[in-house]
Amino acid sequence: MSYFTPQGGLPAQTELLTDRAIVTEAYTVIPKGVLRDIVTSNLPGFTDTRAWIIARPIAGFATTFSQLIVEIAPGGGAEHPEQELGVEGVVFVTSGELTLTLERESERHVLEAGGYAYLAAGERWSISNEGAALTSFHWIRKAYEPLEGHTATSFFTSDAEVAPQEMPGTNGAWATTRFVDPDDLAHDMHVNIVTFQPGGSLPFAETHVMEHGLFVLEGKGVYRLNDDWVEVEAGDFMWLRAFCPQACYAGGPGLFRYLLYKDVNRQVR
Ligand code: UGY
Ligand code: MN
Repeated sequence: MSYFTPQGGLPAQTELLTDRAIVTEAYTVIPKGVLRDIVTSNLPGFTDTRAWIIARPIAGFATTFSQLIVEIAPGGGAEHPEQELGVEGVVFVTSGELTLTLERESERHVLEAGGYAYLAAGERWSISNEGAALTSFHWIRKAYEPLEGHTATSFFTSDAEVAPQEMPGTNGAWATTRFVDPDDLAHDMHVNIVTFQPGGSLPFAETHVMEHGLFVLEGKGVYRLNDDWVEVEAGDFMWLRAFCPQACYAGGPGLFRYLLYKDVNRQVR
């Protein structure tokens, strides 16, 4: 599997400004071309690290999550990356090697490209790059909504360890890699990987209360977002507000894959 990782830098002065960024009331598209040096943030508590913050709760948009692409140089990291006790997170590594340690355990978890960690709210964990190259990963954060009688626990897995499940009636053209059991009410967010074979489609305009963050890991496709059809490719990020109609076709010649955030399993207040 390959996973798009931003390379930073700046476009040459001779290049045309051909970017495809879109911001509407129903959705935002942040194309890979804007993942440049000049739009990075430093993160408090981290060393030798920079981040692209591609989604965060914004007043009026009522968003439920934040999503960061984080890049850590060798030797860098953070003792307490998550400073908010009530916030859960998912880490998905796209390149390099990332070491993650839970404070209550001695075991160190070394994640490589495709590695996945769920960090429960209240868990104390640290992160470091002990490899020789830059490491890059997505960090998706949500204020956890507890549910009596259910406990979400931290876990580590990877894309390679979880078999994609075919969507019913699609003959495998559309499949979802589910990292948590959809019936497990302890979880109030899903971060899954959706895979389309060339020509596969999401064949109706889904409209649902859940928000999405949708980062294209591999391939290309055309996505229906509200009233628009938008071409997207590896490295592009789509941020869909609640009820934004959505459908897609995978363009080929290879797989079209994306990391999908979705808030689930709670009544809306
Ligand atoms: O589960 C979902 O909401 C998913 N089918 N949506 C999407 O891929 N845009
Ligand atoms: Mn959806």
